Amino acid sequence: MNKREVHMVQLLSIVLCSLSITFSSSGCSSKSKGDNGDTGPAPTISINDVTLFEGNSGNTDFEFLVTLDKKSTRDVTVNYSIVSVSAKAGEDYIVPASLSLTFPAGETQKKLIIPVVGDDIKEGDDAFTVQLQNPVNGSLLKLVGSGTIRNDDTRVAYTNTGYDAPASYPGYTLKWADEFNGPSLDASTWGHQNGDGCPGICGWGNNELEFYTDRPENLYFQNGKMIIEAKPESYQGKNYTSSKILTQGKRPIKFGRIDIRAILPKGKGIWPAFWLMPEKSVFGGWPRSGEIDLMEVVGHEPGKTYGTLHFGPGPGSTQISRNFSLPSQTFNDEFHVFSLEWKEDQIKWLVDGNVFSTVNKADLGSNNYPFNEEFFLIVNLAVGGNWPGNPDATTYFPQWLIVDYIRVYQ
Ligand SMILES: [Ca+2]
Ligand SMILES: [Ca+2]
Ligand SMILES: [Ca+2]
Repeated sequence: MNKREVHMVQLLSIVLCSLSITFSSSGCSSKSKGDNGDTGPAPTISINDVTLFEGNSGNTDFEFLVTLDKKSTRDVTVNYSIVSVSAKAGEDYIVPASLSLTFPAGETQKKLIIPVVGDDIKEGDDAFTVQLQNPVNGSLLKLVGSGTIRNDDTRVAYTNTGYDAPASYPGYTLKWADEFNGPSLDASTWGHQNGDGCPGICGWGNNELEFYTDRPENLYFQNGKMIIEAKPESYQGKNYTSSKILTQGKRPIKFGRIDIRAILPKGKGIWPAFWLMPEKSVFGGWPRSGEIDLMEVVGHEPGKTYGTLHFGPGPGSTQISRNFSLPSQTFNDEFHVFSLEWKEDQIKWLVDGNVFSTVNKADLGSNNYPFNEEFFLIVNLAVGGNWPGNPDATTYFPQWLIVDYIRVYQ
C-alpha cells in the first residue's frame, strides 16, 4: 500500500465509523453492531496472474489483485508466501517485508505488489508464484497467483576471460579462420543443417529433442562471438529449437590443427559438440568412413570434454573415446580452447594447448583406418538424446554455445 492508499483507507475508516455503519476496519475504536451479524458463508479470496516485461533498470512492480467475491462486515486477512519457480528471490524479485494483507470490512480488492528487478541481460522468461494461506474471516478460492517475468533483453552475458590460443604455430600456416566478427554467418564457409533429421534419421539417430533452424533466434552474433541458442518453444512438432552449422563442401580439412575457443552451455540434457564427418564416404556409410569428435560435453558433466573416434565395419560404431576434466571449473565458466592436432595416421586432442589423448592408426587394430581423408567441421548444440538424457527441472533455458573463433592451420 502506498502512502496515498493508506491515507484513503484511514479516511474511509473515519468516515464509515463516524456514520456508524457496520464496518470494523482499523481506526475504529469500538466494535460496530454488525460485527457478528454475518449470515451465509464467508467471502472467498482469489488472486490473479500477472505477466509483465522485466524492465531494464530499477524495479518493475508486479501488481497482483487479491479480491473477495463479496463484501464482509468483518476485516478479512490473508497471509501469503512467494515461491520461486525459476525466478530467484533477491535476484529477480524482492520479497516484501510484510507477507499479510488485510481487507478492512467492506473492501473487496487489495493490491499485492512484488517488485521485480530489471537488468539488461538476456534471460529466459522467469516465474514465481504468490500463494495465499491462513485466511481469517474468508476462504481461499484461487490461492495461487502466477508471476511471469518476460525477458526484454538481447545481450547474452558471459565472462570474457579464459585461455586464448597463440595466433600462430611453428611449422603451421593459417589455412582459414572464422573470427565471427561479422553480423551474419559467412556463407562461403558455413551452411545450416535444419530440421529434426526426419524422415531419414529422426532425432538425428540419438532421440534428440531439438529442431535445428537458421533463424536469428537460434544463431546470432555479439561482440565478435557466434552464439547458438537452444530454447524451449513449440516448433515443427518439437519442443526445443537450436542450430547446427557445417562446412561440408566448402572447407575440406585433411590434417593440420584446429583451434576452437568457446564457452559451453551446461545443464542436464544439454549436448554441445564440435565434430567432423567425411567429405566423401570413401569406405562406405557411417561408421565405416569415420567420425572425429573434437569436443563433446554432456551438460550434467559440464567440466568434462570427450574426444572420440568412430569407425569399424558397422552397423554399430566401434570407438576410441577419451576425456579430460577441468580440475574444478566447468567449461561454462569462461573461455577454453578445444583443439585437434591431426596428421597422417595420428590424431591428438587438446584443451588449452595440452594434449589429453593421442590415437595412432595402430590403435584401431584390424579395423580400417579412415582418418587420412578429407573431413568437414560441424558445430551444433543438441537438446536431449540417448547419451545426455533429456532436460529436467534443473535445466535452465535458454542455453548458449558461445564461439569466439575457429582457426584451421596446416
Ligand atoms: Ca530487462
Ligand atoms: Ca534480463
Ligand atoms: Ca571472435
